[in-house]
Amino acid sequence: PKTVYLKDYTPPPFIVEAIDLDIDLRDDHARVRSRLAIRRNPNMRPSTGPLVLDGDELALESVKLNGRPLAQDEYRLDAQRLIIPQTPDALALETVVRIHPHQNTQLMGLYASKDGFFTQCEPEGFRRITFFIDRPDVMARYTTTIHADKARYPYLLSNGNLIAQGDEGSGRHWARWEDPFPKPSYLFAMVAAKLDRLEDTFITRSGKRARLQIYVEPGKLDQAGFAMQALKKAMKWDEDVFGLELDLDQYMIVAVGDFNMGAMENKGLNIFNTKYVLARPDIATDLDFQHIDRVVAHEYFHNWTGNRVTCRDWFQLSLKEGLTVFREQEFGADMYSRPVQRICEVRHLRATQFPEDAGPMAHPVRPQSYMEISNFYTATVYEKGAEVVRMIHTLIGKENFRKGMDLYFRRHDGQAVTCDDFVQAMQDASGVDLTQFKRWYDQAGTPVLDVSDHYDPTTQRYTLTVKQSCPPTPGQPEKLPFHIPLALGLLDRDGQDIPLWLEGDDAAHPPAGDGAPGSTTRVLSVTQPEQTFTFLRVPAKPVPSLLRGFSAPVHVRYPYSDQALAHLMAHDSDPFNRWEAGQRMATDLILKGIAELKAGRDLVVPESFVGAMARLLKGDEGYGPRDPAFAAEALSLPDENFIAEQMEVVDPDAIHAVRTRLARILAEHLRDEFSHAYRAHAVPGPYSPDAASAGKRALRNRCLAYLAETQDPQALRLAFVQFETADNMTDAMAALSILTHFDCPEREQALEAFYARWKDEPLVVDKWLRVQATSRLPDTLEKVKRLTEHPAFSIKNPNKVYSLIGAFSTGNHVRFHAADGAGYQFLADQVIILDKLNPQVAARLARAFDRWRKFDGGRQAHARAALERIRDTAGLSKDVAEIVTKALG
Ligand code: BAL
Ligand code: ZN
Repeated sequence: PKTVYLKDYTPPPFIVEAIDLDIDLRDDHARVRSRLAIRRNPNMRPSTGPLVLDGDELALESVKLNGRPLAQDEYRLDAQRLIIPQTPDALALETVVRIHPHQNTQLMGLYASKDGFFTQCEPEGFRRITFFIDRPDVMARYTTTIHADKARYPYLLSNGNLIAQGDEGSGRHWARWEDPFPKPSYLFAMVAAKLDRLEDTFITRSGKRARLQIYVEPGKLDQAGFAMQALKKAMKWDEDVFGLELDLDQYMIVAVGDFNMGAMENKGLNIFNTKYVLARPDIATDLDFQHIDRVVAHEYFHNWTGNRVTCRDWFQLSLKEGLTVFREQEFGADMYSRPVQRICEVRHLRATQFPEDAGPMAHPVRPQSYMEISNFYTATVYEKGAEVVRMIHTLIGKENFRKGMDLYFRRHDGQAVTCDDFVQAMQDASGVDLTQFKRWYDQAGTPVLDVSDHYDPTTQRYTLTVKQSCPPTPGQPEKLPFHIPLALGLLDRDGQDIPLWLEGDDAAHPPAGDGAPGSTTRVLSVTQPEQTFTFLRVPAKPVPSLLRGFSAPVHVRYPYSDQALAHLMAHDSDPFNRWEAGQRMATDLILKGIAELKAGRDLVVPESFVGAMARLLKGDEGYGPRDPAFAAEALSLPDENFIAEQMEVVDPDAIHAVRTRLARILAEHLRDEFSHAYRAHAVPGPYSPDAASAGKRALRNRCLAYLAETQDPQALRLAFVQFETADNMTDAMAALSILTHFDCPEREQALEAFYARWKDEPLVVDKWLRVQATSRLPDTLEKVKRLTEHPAFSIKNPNKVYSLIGAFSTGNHVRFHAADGAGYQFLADQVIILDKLNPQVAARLARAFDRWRKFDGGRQAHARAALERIRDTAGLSKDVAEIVTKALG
């Protein structure tokens, strides 16, 4: 496949000012007529080049220029383009094409699903609907007319406002929509479907009444209420925090079960995966509710960060995604527990983005090249991109950040811009120089901070030496130093924070970000390869609490003793670092245990660790906040994937054995405490997904999971009783997923009962597939293979694929990486089958091979053979080709 480079960007030679689309939906095809008002880009004069329009799988029926049909020798057509060599500077171009939505298994462009027709255009789907200059810096005004059978597709929707509608005989009807805002083609959407509608209103802060509508599959209105509340919360929050108001009279969300991504922010007509809309206590877990809150907010926030100000080109994707994820994170922190949200975000970043940054697909937040842009909707662009925005927030401070956002919109509203434009607004609004900081956008890899310290009791000076480095990544062997905000505190021996006075502090000009002289958390700007920071008036050798709140997406190496970690776990005023200290302890313990195992010795768990866990469970003073949600996180052992990343050569069997052994030892030592906490955190009354109740359930279910680790039949019985009696999906699912790890009679009984009860709820069936795919039992792969034949599974449905094949290959470390290579062979088979149907989803699955070089020779050989087999498959998509060639490269 051809590589596209950022350095080759040039503005479009032509721009489209308006598009009038007419989409006629028929049983076996759709006919799309488009009238484009085009002119040469005035900024590109003199320009004489041809007019080139993108098109993919379009059957061209006719083309007219300024009303005159073009003869065949007046244009050229190839598989991806319509080229018109001779055009005036301003023209009207009319094309008519035929497309086949029912055969569109890629789910890009216009496609058919169970209840009707839906679209997905980001990043390059619009060219699968009509010929267009399909790039985000071409922004046009859209008028869209849809025709369809009235009984089968009663709702005809598109972006903007409904301006006309009517019947047209033979049981058909039509509707015309007009979007007042010029937009890039990736934000186009239309729906023609039979759906149920939930309606509400929101009065914006300037007093405008906005109509809110959520469309769902018929019969599912009782599952749409939570998403509507989420939307209203998000609207209010964006007004309060960023002063941003809805700019439309009508805002629609449509849920569809066949969808590649989570959701899509099309202007005024969001299209969502049902997973992020539908919820009811008996079918959705606490986490599902939380995800709905966040995804609804995310898509709503895009209306400003993405839609009003969009990306100049796809290399700038993080301009909208990193910023919108950051906004979504802040919304989550305000709606739920801020520390627990942060812990979950960092856990996710480390599980997905850190390995990506260390593997063959490593790329900067602003990639410099791609073969297939769909492959770059990554954890780096999204989650690391959000960390980059968060670092700006930390460095310039909250108030300056808000000023920066205001300036960004004042300068760029209605434009397609770059990440540099965003940083410039932040710099100009704050007066903080972000020149060096911008390297975060262009250098890949996770930086490492090696920290050492020295305390001099005679002068009471405490010196920290910070060395930064960044490993090489593909195409970037050497890195320049980053500008890293290192938030830290120092704890005295009682666990109290010490006021921080830095040598060189300038009281008259305190830093713009968090932490003025004398405060107990300071943000150090690490900008050099090696730098020292000296703290004054430190009465005794402190314990440093480094990278508070995870102030930068880096690895910190500091030789903590077990006592120091226990001290931080008990006393750190920064809850994130209290959690982090426990994770460090557990990780060290497991890594040591792996070495012991290889030497034939059993794991030794120090009393300090068991004691710390016991105090967490009891909510002892110092181990607070007495927040069950926090305790649940702190009691969770690091994931197997995470431990793997800490090893030179990954040994999945040893990781699994030692981690499981540690859980069992803890369970046996603390059986009474777990039992007690399980009983003490029962949540009375009717189910509510609020943060406090969800936190109690999380802790309780964590306790249940530990109790099951003892493999005491009574504990498994307890899980089964919870499964049978739960009045909500959170508790039922927690019990079921515990049972699936053990070869006990309750396991099959529960799985059967669950399927029998929920086989008609697709999102619940996804859960059923996922728990089986992530079971630690040795025959899991065989079960997964059988499930691919089960009526519950469909390879055409992305949610099913992610739940079964995706969950097995990314969420079942020990079974996917089996030494005999069977997991790799299975994944290769599935990628090859899926590539013919949906290359985007196939490519996402193939990413599970990314870390293959970290394993032993035997596993590497199996992985290489699997990757080569995919690579050598005839007719491979460029999506999958990019992933496997980079993995093998
Ligand atoms: N723009 C694609 C889906 C999302 O990030 O919101
Ligand atoms: Zn987004």
